[in-house]
Amino acid sequence: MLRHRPTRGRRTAGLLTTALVALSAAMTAVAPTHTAHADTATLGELAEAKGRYFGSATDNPELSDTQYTRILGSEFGQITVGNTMKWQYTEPSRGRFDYTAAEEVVDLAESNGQSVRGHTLVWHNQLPSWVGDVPAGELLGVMRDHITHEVDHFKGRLAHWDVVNEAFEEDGSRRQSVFQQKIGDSYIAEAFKAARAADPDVKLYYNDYNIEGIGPKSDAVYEMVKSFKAQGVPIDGVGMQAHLIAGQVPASLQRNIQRFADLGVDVAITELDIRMTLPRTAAKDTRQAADYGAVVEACLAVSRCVGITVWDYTDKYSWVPSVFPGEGAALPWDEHFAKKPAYHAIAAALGGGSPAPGGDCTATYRVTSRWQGGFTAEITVGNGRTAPIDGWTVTWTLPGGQSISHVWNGYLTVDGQRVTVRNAGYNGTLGSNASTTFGLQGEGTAGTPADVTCTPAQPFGTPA
Ligand code: 9MR
Repeated sequence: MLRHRPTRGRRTAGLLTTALVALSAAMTAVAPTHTAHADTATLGELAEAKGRYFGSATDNPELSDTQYTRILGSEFGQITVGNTMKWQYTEPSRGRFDYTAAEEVVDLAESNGQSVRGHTLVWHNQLPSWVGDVPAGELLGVMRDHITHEVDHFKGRLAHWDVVNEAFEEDGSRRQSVFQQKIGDSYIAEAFKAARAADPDVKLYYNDYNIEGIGPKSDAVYEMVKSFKAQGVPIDGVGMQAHLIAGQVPASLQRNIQRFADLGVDVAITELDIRMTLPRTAAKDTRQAADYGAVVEACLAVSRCVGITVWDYTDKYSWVPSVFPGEGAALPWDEHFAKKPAYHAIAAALGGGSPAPGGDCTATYRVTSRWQGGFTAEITVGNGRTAPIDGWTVTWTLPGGQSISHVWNGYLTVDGQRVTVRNAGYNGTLGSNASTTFGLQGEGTAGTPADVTCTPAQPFGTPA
């Protein structure tokens, strides 16, 4: 059973005991501040209200995880097929096409009413080895056949296609892929023409990483798009992947999006994640949250920036740690499906409730120990804005079967499954980028709640 009683900070146990009854009464009288839409609207809905989409990539192995698919199906308006539309899966041997795995993802997205980005038709990676053995004189035909077959197969079911992926080096030169070497510079334009011939309606994109800021690589893509537009090569958009590092969002992001838009193409943020050096800390979460907010704001500032896709949404299934050892925690949900400060920053940037006056409060829930029938958790409360916070309220919904037996460094009330913890007298004031923690002991199975939310509030004892 849940215990409907406030508990107390360890450090002030004796002092606070006598105040518990009065506290309980005061807390029911002071309603917590709500950030109206952020609590209720999904990222997909918030983006849609701005005329954009907010989506997630996904991959087939994850689809058996029901906790995962529940959020995937409800929070996002768009899905990118993370792996199984790549050549290795769809044409594993010459002329033998297999869309079984890709269709599993498309079917799921359709059943959830989500639009789908196809990813990707022509890429040097995840390319079956037989393609490398095709004689130079035949490769253009092989590439066209592959594009024609796959685009035709999914005709009418996809909103966007990443036609060519990652064709440039950092210095702006062409990557020496098998297509570049055997077909030459023209292969990209030929790929777009073949895709358009197969489906006149799907939006055709060039997609790459490290083209978010202005520099030699994005300059090269810019020149290519410009020449395509001049020559009538059918390109509709540029995908900026945005595999970013916390603290390093390019200052020129918005200007760069704008200059592509000014060429007459759409822009999408196609593979957003913002990694940090592990372990996570409240300060790094705060930095990352601000970065996510900045990316969303940059996109919203340009009318032709049509949407944003995160490269999966939970750290449980991020590609980052396996490729960048010691780095990770790059996504808006943690590995236990708890929303991170980044989530709230995205929601706020999409117009989902404004941060309350006095600051933007973040809460990160971490299970610190577990045993048969019980657990402890530590919740870090941070202030991500420049103005100080004068008191905070953290709320969440208790996962089924859990109850809370004790909270320290905060005041607990429980109403049904709804948990509210307010600051103690000594830890409510948080300066810019400061953080504090409170802890709890719980009964039941340790599981991280999915909706831990912090709102700045008046300090306890201040008239509402
Ligand atoms: O997320 C994908 C991962 O599962 C694959 O192992 C990897 C193979 O290179 O590709 C990942 O997705 C990439 C995407 O297709 C293109 N941009 C970079 C992405 C992350 O590597």
